[in-house]
Amino acid sequence: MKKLKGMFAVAGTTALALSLLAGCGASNSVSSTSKQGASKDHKIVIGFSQVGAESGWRTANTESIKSAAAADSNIELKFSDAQQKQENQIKAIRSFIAQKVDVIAFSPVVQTGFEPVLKEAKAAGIPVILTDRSVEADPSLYVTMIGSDFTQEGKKAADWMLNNIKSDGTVNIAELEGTVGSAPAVDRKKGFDEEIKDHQNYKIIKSQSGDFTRSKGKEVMEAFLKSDGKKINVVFAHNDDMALGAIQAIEEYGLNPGKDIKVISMDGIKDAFQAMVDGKLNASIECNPLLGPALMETAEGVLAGKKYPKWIKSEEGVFDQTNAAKELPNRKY
Ligand code: GZL
Repeated sequence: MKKLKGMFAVAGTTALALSLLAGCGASNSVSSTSKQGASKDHKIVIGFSQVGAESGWRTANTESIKSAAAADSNIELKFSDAQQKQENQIKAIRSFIAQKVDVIAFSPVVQTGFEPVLKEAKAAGIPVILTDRSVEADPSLYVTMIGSDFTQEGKKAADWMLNNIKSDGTVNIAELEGTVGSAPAVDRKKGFDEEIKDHQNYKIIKSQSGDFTRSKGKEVMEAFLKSDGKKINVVFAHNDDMALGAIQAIEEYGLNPGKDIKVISMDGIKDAFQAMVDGKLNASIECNPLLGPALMETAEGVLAGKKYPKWIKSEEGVFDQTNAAKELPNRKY
């Protein structure tokens, strides 16, 4: 049995050191009817419900989970793609319960509406692990959440802007928000807004969801440019895919992205690094998707009766045009 400590995965130079957060809420032991651990004739069966395939980050996250399961002979993975629909996630979780899987894991597409099905999983004695995104639900209904601090990511984006885009006049910001109601969209916005509130000359003049996709990000940015193209100084995108769509829209509008309009985004996918090298993207706040190894180790630990804090947090970096070229060859996603 592998030990749950130390590094779980390394992405480029940014170690995904899933440091167990001390003292973050009561640990949550596995329910009284603990599921069976792995043995020579019983693999651990994990049912995983994925948000969808909306972005480069999500593709990398799915790949990490599937390859980590494939590399672990103790584990059988049942994988479901919800195509960004909550009802599909709820259906998948109910199916996993009916199949009596040993562990259920999922990345909740939105924060609310999962409590009833989580209660069904608990009643069935199946432990639940959240990856990537959190839910608004009784914390006793899940063991832990393995993922990033989105509020911190929003703060990092604002800090980069405040330190690198200075003006005596007003700095007008157009914001491309993630999926409405999702933890990353809610918390990245919260962190960014909180950080700029004492800087009156930085103003968000447009804010709309691009649903984390490249196509929708381009579409929303086209509308922003049509109404306020001459006023926008900065684009703050909640993920790289929407930023890359916005960059295309800015070029088609006849301006130079990264120069005439600065662009700040999040995730740190390879295409974003290339855009920074090309001078079209100014910064990307890393949000590491390589959660597969940590999920597999946590699932095995849960079934072995280990206790966990409510949040196993990823550690991540900030990248811009000063370090993108050096880091690009190291990127694993
Ligand atoms: C963040 C993740 C977000 C990414 C997007 O952990 O939930 O969802 O930022 C993805 O690229 O669509």
